[in-house]
Amino acid sequence: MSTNVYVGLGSNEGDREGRLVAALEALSRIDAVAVLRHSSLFESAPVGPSQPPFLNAVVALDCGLSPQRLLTILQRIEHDLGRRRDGVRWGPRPIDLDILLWGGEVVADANLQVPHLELHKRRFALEPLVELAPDLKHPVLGVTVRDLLIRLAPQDVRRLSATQWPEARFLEHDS
Ligand code: A4P
Ligand code: MG
Repeated sequence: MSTNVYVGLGSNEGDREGRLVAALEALSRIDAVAVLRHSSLFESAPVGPSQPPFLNAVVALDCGLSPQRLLTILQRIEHDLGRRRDGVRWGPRPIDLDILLWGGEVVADANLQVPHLELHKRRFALEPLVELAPDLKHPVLGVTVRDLLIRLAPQDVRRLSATQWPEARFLEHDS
């Protein structure tokens, strides 16, 4: 059985766009996972502690793995792309991969919560997600991601013209 999974990508250290492209390629190489679509690239002011601006994007996956298995693989990709956990929560990072939504399911494990607990507060995650799938319903809050975005206070998030990131593909399928 496979599930539509949405993964948020973020980078605010080093070659940000290059890291996002490398992460997209790594995601497309995972067995039992297909990258269905990806959003445009967005630049955003940091949410939380003061740090350099982020590049963010979201990808839609068709995923035949369990949530825990995908998390392990995402953490390995983060490590391979230079991420080191130094104990600073929300510190600058070359790459961050977060599972935002797992179909209509709720995951409440000690090390994994889906929907991502901050999703509904974050324009940098919702803007690209709404590009991909505006009618997706947040399984806990019961409203679409488009409505979550409309309710959100303004935050500094803007679409960026990419140099390496492939042109967004979000109109081919509608799921
Ligand atoms: N974890 C729990 N749920 C999930 C999930 N749904 N997806 C656990 C991925 N991981 C999940 O994450 C800490 C732990 O979260 C993991 O061990 C995993 O078991 P981490 O990536 O090691 O640390 P972190 O990213 O520093 O902490 P956290 O709380 O995940 O931060 P976020 O939510 O990733 O936020 N501002 C802008 N503009 N753009 C950004 O991308 N990102 C952050 C980081 C802050 N501000 C930002 C951005
Ligand atoms: Mg994270």
